[in-house]
Amino acid sequence: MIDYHNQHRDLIPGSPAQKLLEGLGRAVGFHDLDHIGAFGMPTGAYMEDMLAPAAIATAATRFGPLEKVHAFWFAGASCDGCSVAATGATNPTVESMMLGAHPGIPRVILHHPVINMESGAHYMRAAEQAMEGTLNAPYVVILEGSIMDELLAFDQGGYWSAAGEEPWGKGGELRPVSTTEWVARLSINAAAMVAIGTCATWGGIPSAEGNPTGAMSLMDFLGKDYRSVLGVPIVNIPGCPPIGDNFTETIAAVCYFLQGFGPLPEFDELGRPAWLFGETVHRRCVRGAYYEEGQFAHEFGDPECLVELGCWGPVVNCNITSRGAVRGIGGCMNAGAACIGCTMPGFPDKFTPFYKRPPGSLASTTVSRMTGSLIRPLRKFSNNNLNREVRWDKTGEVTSGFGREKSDPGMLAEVTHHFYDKMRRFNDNATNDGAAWGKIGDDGGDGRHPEQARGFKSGESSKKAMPGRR
Ligand code: FSX
Repeated sequence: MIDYHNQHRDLIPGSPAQKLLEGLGRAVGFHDLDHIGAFGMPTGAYMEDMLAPAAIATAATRFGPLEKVHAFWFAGASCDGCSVAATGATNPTVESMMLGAHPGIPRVILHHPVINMESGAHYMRAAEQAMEGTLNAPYVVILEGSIMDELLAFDQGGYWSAAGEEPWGKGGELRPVSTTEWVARLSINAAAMVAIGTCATWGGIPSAEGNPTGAMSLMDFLGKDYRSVLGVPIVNIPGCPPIGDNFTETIAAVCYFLQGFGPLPEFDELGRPAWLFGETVHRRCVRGAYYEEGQFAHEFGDPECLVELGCWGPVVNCNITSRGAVRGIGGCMNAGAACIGCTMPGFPDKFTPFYKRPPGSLASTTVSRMTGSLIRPLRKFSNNNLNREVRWDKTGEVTSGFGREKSDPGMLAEVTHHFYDKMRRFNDNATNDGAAWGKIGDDGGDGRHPEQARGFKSGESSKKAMPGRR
């Protein structure tokens, strides 16, 4: 029998993870699969072996030493929304990564309680091998849901959230092994630890005020100084639920790194992919221009900026407005909902009550109302002009059959646009003073066609010889 008890020595001293394994005691031995036989194997094969004939990654396509990387997915306190989001990812998809379809990325051997075919002890086999150091490839651990204080439940003879059973009971009897315990034990030799969703990244809803389960984030659980065997701190992909593509794209980037095919992707100081969470919701919001023009929704369903209905977008780091929910479609503000800050470490407590205007927005909305009341009519004025053909300006008639009421731009508009255009084109060398950048006068002063004046034969374009605008 192998004793895995000493593994907790490698955890960060004083961290909740280390305390948990101290409290749980010894982990000795695993299942005897010969004794269990084919029970839990409806297809008679492990999913890794089932998919192998269809997998595309080969030595010729993977461009690196790794043929595969195992990914252990565990669920703590969660709604499984992260699983739904990840399996809905489109760029790349989970299934394409499982088949090794991306050049440079090793095949991802996913161990997910919903996706895998095998169950029971056979499902846990790879996790056991990872623990005993006999797995055939490096592994990463992915956690959805928050870490709960399993010592609270253990003392009562129960558990909050578990995956499988192992013979780690006091007399070697089987006992359920909590997600929290698996995460602690597997973190020791993981190539990377990835938290998906706000519950796993920051504690999320399960850790909200009251918090009877002692829920916390993965980084709070493993401790500030935790590093994977490759020296990588915990990677955090927040969102409740997260955007599926944010997750698969980050996993793909980490896989490139593991393969030696790319650098370690850039993460911010909280372990978020910097290229995904560097901007606020508001900066890329489809309603952002309404804010700028001082126009705000009064009720849901209105098209304007949602700040006065309680939207936190201006101060929340998230890319939902530019990326959408699935395949660029949907996502909170795009679909009419206000941002409630679900990607943020302070969520949910610092954002409640939801759908109530934050008092801090009063100053900024008042200013944008004032500037907007000036800018909006001016833009409308220009917009009206730009919605007219030059021909219509000359004829005074718009040939639309849709009953446009005002054909004539009116004297004031005509004069204003005339002077505005003069001002706009002032100092425009391309039309006013070609000599300033090497052109001679438009007609050479003798009435010839401008191109003839420049020495071009008929039919030969000056654009061939002269860069820039004319
Ligand atoms: Fe949490 Fe995941 Fe929120 Fe749910 O499972 S991030 S409750 S939408 O999705 O963990």
